Amino acid sequence: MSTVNSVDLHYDAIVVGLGKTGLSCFRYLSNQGLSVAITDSRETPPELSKLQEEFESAPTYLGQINEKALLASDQIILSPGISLDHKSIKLSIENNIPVFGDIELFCQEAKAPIIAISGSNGKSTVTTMVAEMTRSAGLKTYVGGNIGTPALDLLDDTIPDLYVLELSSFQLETTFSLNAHASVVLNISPDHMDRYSSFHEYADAKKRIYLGQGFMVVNKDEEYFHSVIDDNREIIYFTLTTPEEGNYGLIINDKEVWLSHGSNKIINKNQLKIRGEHNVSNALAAMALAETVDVPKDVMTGVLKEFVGLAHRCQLIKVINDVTWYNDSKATNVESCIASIKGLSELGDIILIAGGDSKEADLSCLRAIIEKYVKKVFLLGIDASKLASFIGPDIEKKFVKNMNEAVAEAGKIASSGDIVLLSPACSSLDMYTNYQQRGDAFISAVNALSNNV
Ligand code: UMA
Ligand code: ADP
Repeated sequence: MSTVNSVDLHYDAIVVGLGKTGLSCFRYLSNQGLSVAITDSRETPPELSKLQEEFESAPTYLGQINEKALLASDQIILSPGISLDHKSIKLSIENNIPVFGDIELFCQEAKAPIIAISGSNGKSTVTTMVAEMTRSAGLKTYVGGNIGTPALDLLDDTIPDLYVLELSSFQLETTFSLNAHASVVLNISPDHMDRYSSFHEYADAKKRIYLGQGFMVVNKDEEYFHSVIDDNREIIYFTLTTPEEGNYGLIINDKEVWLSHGSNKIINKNQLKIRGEHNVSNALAAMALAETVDVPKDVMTGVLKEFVGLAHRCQLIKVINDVTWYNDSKATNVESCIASIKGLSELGDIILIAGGDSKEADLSCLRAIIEKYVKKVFLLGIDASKLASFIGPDIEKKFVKNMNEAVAEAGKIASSGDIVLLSPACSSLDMYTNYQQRGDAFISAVNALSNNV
């Protein structure tokens, strides 16, 4: 269905997808005086009413992606939620229509240095840590990208000192002009396997963050990324082992673990408020990135001592009768779930609530960690049975219909000292609008439980 009966389908640019990114791209291009249309496969995409409020007569093609308009237009601006392998996009590329994403438009326009952060997990955490460090050091810092605010919305009349961008593999696929001041891929593990034909294809998209000539911040423990290293560029490594001079890592002194820069101890691991080895790695990466814009070490440590983590990431919700409830709804892949189970296992036995849309992931890696640290699993969502098939026979498991039931059942069996952890290892989109809504459902159910005890 099309809301416009246009005979002339030629536009200077056509935006594909009317979510947050699509609306932001439409606004940006229209404000530049271009003729712009927008198309979405859904009849009522999420930002339709906002678009109509702002641009009464925006040419809008809904219900399916309008292939004819794509082929008739000068350029296509693709939202990250739509794959370059979509048949109409493929056909357009074959017909030499250029396809860009919002980050490409942003890179062409941005007038301040960019710190660019990608990785399978920890992106939002590190993005926030870096921004807090640079702001504390007095740099006017704008934050956006995959973390939530579309990058083009950061371009206004004020030019900041720095942009800190979280970039997904989807966004990087359609970005060509990135030349960040400093870039990092924090780590890599399989994710979005419903979108990529192989792990290598996914990892190759992430590698694009290192386009350009800026500082390369590299996780030394991830062999996969050793192949990207360009000796002509400035490289800073971070590692969970002992660092070489000029790099970030861990030094053990009298059984105390110190986050260190070369041989200089910077902050004791016990001074971090966030838990788990994965967060130590995140803190090291954040320091390496902040160093590239000359943030002093005492400013970095000041931020790290106060940083309590973001909502929906191993977030402590409540202690009820000596049972501690954690919301890790943002754990949308296997590796992030493993990281949070490991991180919390030192505090008590874990009762896990997991499941959702696995995005065609191999869930078998969860088996060992669950056997080691988890005493019971409550399973929900579209891939609950698939997940159950990877949990060994010695672990009790139960299917539940919804979050209220999961929380109520977990509350019944939890005993003093236990941890109840929502860490789904799956995306939320089969049951919720996003991971925040899933986390909020967990929090309300826990609050309801505490009101009844
Ligand atoms: N969609 C359709 N038909 C269309 C267009 C989109 O069905 O014609 C669907 C997509 O398949 C997808 C959903 O709509 O499921 C949203 O896609 P979108 O590209 O419109 O998304 P935006 O609202 O623009 O949000 C995007 C990022 N979402 C995705 O990449 C899926 C947001 O990251 C990001 O915050 C925002 O741009 C601003 O930059 C979210 C995300 O889930 C948090 N990211 C993935 C992740 O972190 O794993 C990559
Ligand atoms: P992203 O933005 O990449 O999704 P977040 O910082 O939002 O990452 O964290 C999402 C989840 O991933 C957290 O709840 C935590 O369980 C896990 N996580 C965070 N950092 C790491 C890391 N460095 N390695 C593995 N898992 C991590």
